[in-house]
Amino acid sequence: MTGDALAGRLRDIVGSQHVLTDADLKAGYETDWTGRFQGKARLVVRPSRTNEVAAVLVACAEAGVPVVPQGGNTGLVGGSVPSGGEVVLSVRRLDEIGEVDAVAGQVTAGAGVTLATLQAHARAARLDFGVDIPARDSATIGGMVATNAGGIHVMRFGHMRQQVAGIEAVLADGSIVSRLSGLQKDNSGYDLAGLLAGSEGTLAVITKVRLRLVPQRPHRVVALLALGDTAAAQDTLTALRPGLPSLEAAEIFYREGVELVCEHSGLLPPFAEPYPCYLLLECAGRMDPATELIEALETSPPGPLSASREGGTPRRPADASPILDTAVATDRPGRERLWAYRELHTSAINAAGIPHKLDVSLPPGELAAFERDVRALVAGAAPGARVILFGHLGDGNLHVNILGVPPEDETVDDLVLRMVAERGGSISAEHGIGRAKLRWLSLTRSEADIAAMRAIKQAVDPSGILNPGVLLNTAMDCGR
Ligand code: 2HG
Ligand code: ZN
Repeated sequence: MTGDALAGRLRDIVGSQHVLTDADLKAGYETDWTGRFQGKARLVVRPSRTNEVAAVLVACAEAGVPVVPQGGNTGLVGGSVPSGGEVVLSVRRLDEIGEVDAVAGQVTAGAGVTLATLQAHARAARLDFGVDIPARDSATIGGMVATNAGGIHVMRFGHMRQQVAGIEAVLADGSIVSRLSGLQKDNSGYDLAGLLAGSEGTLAVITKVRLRLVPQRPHRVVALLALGDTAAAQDTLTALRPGLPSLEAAEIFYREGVELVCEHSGLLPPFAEPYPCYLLLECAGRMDPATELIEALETSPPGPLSASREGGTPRRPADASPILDTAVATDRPGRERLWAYRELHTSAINAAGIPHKLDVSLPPGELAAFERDVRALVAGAAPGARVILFGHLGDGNLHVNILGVPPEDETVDDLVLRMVAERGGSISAEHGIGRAKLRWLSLTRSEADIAAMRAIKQAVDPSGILNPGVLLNTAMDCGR
């Protein structure tokens, strides 16, 4: 089938206005958020129903044309943009959302529903959704399940896979697998929903998801703590956690990130003087958690001395609090202001250049030393590069962003990911492997793991038309 014949067939399926071949119209689907990954799509097709997705996949399979499924295109590892010549299948028009099932505490959402829409829908029914990410206005549910997105509330509610009670998806041959009843107990075979969560569009196109909802927590308090270093932040969190059942976010960032955010957004700095490290805590509940948080901050034991871990001289008296300054907000504008220092990191970094993004997790005991050593490692390998670190301290997840290194030069990526693997971490905490980390998969997944993954891929997509070059690449993912 020629390119034009495929376009014609797809027009018959979805309507001609939903097959984009014009360069200007395709452009928004061809570059990822960072600007680092891009490629020309043969065309973009935008089905609005599951049976259209199935017909599109059959047509592409018959034409032998690979398909890149795409949601809100907020991914950060090049997993939802073409590398050249693929059909981009945008699920954004699959945006139906069902009534909230208050008895089950669940809702069925189309893959193209944005997280913000889902949150508003759940809140109107006095429930909420357990996962939240800064890209909530654009990120779609299908993409979030496909990448098993994590975000800022994982420490309380888990990541996307844990919110999924059922799934509908189209396999490469156009067959539809559908389990959307949301049964709480269903031990009747392989958990396809769990498998598709985190499969990055390589096994199926997710079309609908049955999602678990969580109780609404209308009362919130946010505290921004200034600290001397990562170890002090960890000690503080460890000391506070047992007394704070309402804690749902513990985010870490550093002086250079706050300075970049302020420069980019015009925000004033959070405190009169800058500090090396910041820990943002959010507590939420049905009752106001402000007293609980403030009491915990005043009375929690200081915890182990950070310096003692490294065998150095303690930098504070054993009974002194490591907290150097505190800002607390209970009203919405105040909370949003404190969150802005954290949430604006990604856009401030993007505004400063094309970053190398390494989303990694470490065992808790390794995190503080890693934060220090990774800065030294990058400084040695790429003098002049800027390292901006931030992330989800409660999950041991750091986002290592490096500016000032050409996009195609992967020397620092290699060094950093090897350091992560040596210290028992994961080369992808929550963003996935995509194209960005394909060549390093075997650093933290065994040969047997990769062989099993490849066997699954081969079984459900034998001609390899779904997102080739993402997550698994038979030529490159082993033997490093
Ligand atoms: C976040 O936590 C996202 O804000 C994006 O995971 C991280 O931009 C990044 O590196
Ligand atoms: Zn994150």
